[in-house]
Amino acid sequence: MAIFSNTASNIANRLYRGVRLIRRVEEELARIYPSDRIKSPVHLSIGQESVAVGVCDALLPEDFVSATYRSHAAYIARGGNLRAMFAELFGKAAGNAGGKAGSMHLIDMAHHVLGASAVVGTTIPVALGYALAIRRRGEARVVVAFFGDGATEEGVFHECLNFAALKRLPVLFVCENNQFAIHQPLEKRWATDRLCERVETYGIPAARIADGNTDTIRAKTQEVIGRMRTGAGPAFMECLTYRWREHVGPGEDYDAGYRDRVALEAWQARDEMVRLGEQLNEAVRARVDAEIETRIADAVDFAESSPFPASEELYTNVYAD
Ligand SMILES: Cc1ncc(C[n+]2csc(CCOP(=O)(O)OP(=O)(O)O)c2C)c(N)n1
Repeated sequence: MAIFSNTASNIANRLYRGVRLIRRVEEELARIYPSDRIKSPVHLSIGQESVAVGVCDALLPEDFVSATYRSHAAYIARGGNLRAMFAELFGKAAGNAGGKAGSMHLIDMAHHVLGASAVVGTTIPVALGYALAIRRRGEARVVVAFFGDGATEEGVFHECLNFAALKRLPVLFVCENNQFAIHQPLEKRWATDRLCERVETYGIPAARIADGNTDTIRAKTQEVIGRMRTGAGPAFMECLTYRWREHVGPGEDYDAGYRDRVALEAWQARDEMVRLGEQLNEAVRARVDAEIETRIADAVDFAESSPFPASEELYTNVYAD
């Protein structure tokens, strides 16, 4: 069931629902993780939800998204199947990839979520390939490629920018700039933080959204995608955000020495889940929260009660079947 429908009248309700669902799913994953029932590493997007929600809310059902190993937010914002996601993380046969791929490789083609990948930067050219196919077929769809600031340091990112600009492909590049590549902060990796200026030299319009505001991200996405559907070519958005938890795993890592809690607290003070929630009346918010808890409990139950894949499955889909 898709959680978003662009025809639903109340945008605030929809955006809150999206951010809240992602937050609560990931908090639940973090809670379950130490029990070892989750069989894959998890890269959580807690704190970063507004980017996926703001962008995906501006899409039509037929549009595509590709994500990275930090894939839960985009997957959920796109309405990806929650039962299949939990089953995949639990290593169960009913998972998106039969329980063999885990959190870093979520896919849901029914909701046009292209597969994610553990290898930094590699889902950008996959998105580009889809955009090329769309262009050749003369369709009005668009593709969104989500990636981190670290991925912009990969050669393939620059090759894709150039190719997309040259061929005027309908791809929206979205950098979720959480300011760290694992433990390395931006200021130790970039001499300037003018990423948008760098991208513009390829002939691609670029916008920076610095405050993580879901409405701003949604409005900007709508604007650039509207142009893209009529052949304007690619666009780039850099959305500043902050990862509240460790790079990989369910915990915090503020004792690791590469950052302190001051920046975290600044981002927490303008938590989008709280801000969006305050726009709803209390009864509506309580109903949304309750629905979300029911959906998560259902997905966890489904994953727990589902069987593991048969051992013969080890040999299937290893190459191509
Ligand atoms: C090609 C490649 N190089 C290195 C790695 C190791 N690695 C895993 S995550 C990561 C950091 C990526 O940071 P970023 O793109 O900013 O994404 P974030 O984790 O912050 O969401 C690195 C270097 C990898 N998986 N793939």
